[in-house]
Amino acid sequence: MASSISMTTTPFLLLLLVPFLSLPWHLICGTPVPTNNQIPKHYVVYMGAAPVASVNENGDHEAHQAAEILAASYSQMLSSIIPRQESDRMRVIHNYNHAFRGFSAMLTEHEAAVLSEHSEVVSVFGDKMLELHTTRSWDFLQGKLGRLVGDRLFNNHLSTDIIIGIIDTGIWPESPSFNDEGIGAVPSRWKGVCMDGKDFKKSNCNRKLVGARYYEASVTPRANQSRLAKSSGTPRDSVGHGTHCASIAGGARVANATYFGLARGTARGGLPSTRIASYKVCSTEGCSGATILKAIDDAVKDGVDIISISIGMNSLFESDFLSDPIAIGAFHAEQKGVMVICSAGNDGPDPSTVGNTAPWIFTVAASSIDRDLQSSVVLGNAKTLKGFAINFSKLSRSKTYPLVLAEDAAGNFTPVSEARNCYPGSLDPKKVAGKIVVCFGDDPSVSRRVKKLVVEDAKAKGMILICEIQNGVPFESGVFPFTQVNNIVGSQILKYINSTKNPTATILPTIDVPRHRPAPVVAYFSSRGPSQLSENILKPDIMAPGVSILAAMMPKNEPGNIPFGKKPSDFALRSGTSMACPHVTGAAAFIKSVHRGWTSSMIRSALMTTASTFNNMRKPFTNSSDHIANPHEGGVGEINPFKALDPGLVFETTTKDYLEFLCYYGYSEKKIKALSNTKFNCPKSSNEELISNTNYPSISISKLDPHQPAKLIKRTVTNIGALNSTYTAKVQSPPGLSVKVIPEKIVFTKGLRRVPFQVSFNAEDAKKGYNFGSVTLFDQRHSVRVVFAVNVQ
Ligand SMILES: *[C@@H]1O[C@H](CO)[C@@H](O)[C@H](O)[C@H]1NC(C)=O
Ligand SMILES: *[C@@H]1O[C@H](CO)[C@@H](O)[C@H](O)[C@H]1NC(C)=O
Ligand SMILES: *[C@@H]1O[C@H](CO)[C@@H](O)[C@H](O)[C@H]1NC(C)=O
Ligand SMILES: *[C@@H]1O[C@H](CO)[C@@H](O)[C@H](O)[C@H]1NC(C)=O
Ligand SMILES: *[C@@H]1O[C@H](CO)[C@@H](O)[C@H](O)[C@H]1NC(C)=O
Ligand SMILES: CC(=O)N[C@H]1CO[C@H](CO)[C@@H](O)[C@@H]1O
Repeated sequence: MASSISMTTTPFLLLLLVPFLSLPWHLICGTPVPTNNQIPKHYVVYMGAAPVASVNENGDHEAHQAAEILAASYSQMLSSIIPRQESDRMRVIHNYNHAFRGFSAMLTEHEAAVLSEHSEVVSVFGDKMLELHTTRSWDFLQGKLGRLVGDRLFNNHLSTDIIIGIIDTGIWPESPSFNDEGIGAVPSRWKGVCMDGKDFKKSNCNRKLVGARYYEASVTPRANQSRLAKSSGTPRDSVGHGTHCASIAGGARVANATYFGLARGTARGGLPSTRIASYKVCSTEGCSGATILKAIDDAVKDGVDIISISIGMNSLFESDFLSDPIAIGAFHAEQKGVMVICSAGNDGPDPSTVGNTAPWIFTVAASSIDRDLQSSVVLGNAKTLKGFAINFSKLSRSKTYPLVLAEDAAGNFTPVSEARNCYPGSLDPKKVAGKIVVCFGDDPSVSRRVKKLVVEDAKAKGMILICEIQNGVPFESGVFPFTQVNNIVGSQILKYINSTKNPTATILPTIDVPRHRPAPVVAYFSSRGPSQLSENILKPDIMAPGVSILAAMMPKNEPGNIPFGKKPSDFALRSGTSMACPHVTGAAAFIKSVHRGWTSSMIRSALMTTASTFNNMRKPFTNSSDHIANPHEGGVGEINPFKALDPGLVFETTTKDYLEFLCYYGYSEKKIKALSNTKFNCPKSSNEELISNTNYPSISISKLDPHQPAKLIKRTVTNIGALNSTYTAKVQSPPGLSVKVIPEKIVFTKGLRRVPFQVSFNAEDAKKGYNFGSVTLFDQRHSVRVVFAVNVQ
């Protein structure tokens, strides 16, 4: 099902190349046939900030009227460019009226180009299909939720009314995670709706699940995009991703949650008393960007406090901020005081794969937790070796099976290298039937899921995969006996096979091993920095649990995935930055419930400067190949929500910062004025390097010349701790990179809340390439850690 979620490229880059008076039709056999770029496609026409709504007792009525006027003006724009005989296309598909202005419609490339020249239009871009960030191939899984925050604090905050908007695949309302027992009345400021659907009733919402929307139209991701897909007709989740994410962010506590005996414990969200509003923008076909924009617009209007989006563009198709629906929507949500938290993507461990990198988005990487799902191999010589997987096999310790190397079981005319990796069609069923097959994972292009199917189809009894890729991310093989081992264990298996004429083995049932060390580890799949769009903002921002996370799932009756004699589970184990993102959403809701007045950037700063950089062995946390992880892998570290309640100082990132960022990035002042609806002017000198001065809780410098004098980076800290405090700076930097904080002491006296300071970087003797370190500001009680990444060239 997930494999059908695909990406389509968009023609927005071609817009400027379309000749203004291109001939619209080719005549073939007398019938007009549209040329490729004349096939209407779904486009978003983005028109910047919404007019400031007047607030009075008739507020709602006036807002409604204003929306109607806007909608009429969109239709007028459409009818001015679409030929009269194609009146069916004059229909606006999505109207954006609340957080920002614009619409989406079926346009030809030419019409899109014409509209993009319109004085009120900021950008026009083709709708894109975005991906869910569960996994590359839904091929991961496991875990235990809720090591976020201790129980006592939860119980003290049972009546908070933070509302989280989950923009995803919908919701399964019957899940015990969305039970509203013990939760107070729905906050009166909530203006959202619970939509009826073909299999969903208004009464499916309650005091926990306060809203559920779905959207009429999405565009088919495949073929020629000339058609709108049928609406799913319901807010109900048919994929499971949205249900899982919602329960991680704000699920009620469910005692004794488990996935068929694994990861047993109390499942709950970051703050079980938060409210959830679900916005279904994805179907099994993908997640339309135009629909995501509509959902953000609605969520802001409905009154959510935080928006959680575990969706993004494939890193190969990253587009600039003003053609990226999530970046645009998040910008305006931020302007309206709504925090937006997004997953970084699952395109790791390659560098420059991180997505959702706008500086107004909180970008989350994934880490492992301290739970290991072990599925061991017992060899014929009685040696037991550790592997990891989730299997519901029926094999036992007492009975063993012949063990065969896949490369020794190649079919006729099949290259050994293909058989070794268990490629489709490479194995000879006669040579593997009834045996346990040893496959290699030299090539990540063939997933574990495919290899397992190949081996299973050939009637093998089980499969051992020797592979470093996805190390520590257990694959869920259902009832088929499967385990994965690393190269060291793999070589022991190979040695054993070599040592005997009739090698045998069995694969033991999966057990979960708590207090696994080390943890956290940056997940193999987590997308890595630096950002492709702007290396002068450090991304990803932060790391949270995203490997084998136990959370709610609709009970799915999938043959082959359910242990013999068991009913489908209400919970499932999933991996991905998709699962990490709602952990941060839950943490942010927790902080907001204690500090109602904090802005999004204050909450982000608090979580970032207090993040933990050590694992449970009291060592700096690592990546999955045991190297100390750098900030391009795990951001500033693992969230620590308790510490974030009292950060001492915060870095406030203001609208002015974001608008200057857009100037420095290279957008025209005209566009920036339109999107912000202000008289803002870009600074006289604008260049990309100035982005490093954005008042962000981390520092990134894309180019530091060792032959130049020290580079000065500006920051301003806001004191939210004790009135009279003095902070001193401590620097941790690699040898050869000289880093100084100016002034050395940052003093807050009465009346002074914000103090500017500078950090100087001198790379005279530094090694080339990225250097990482941190500046920490201390007073008696707080330590405020600012991570830096500096590229010496
Ligand atoms: C586009 O899709 C429609 C509907 O599926 C189909 O009828 C049409 O032939 C397609 N056009 C092209 C150029 O593929
Ligand atoms: C949890 O489930 C197990 C097995 O079904 C049962 O033995 C145990 O009593 C349950 N514990 C609680 C607290 O419900
Ligand atoms: C297995 O034995 C063969 C020949 O005896 C040798 O070439 C090969 O390196 C051995 N493999 C391992 C993993 O020991
Ligand atoms: C872990 O970090 C090391 C050193 O930076 C790097 O060589 C290696 O490729 C990284 N491994 C993964 C899985 O990211
Ligand atoms: C802070 O310092 C000022 C003098 O600089 C003093 O008047 C004031 O009482 C102090 N406030 C606190 C809370 O210590
Ligand atoms: C997690 C899990 O259920 N694992 C199963 C693997 O297979 C054995 C049978 O050998 C079952 O007992 C385990 O429950």
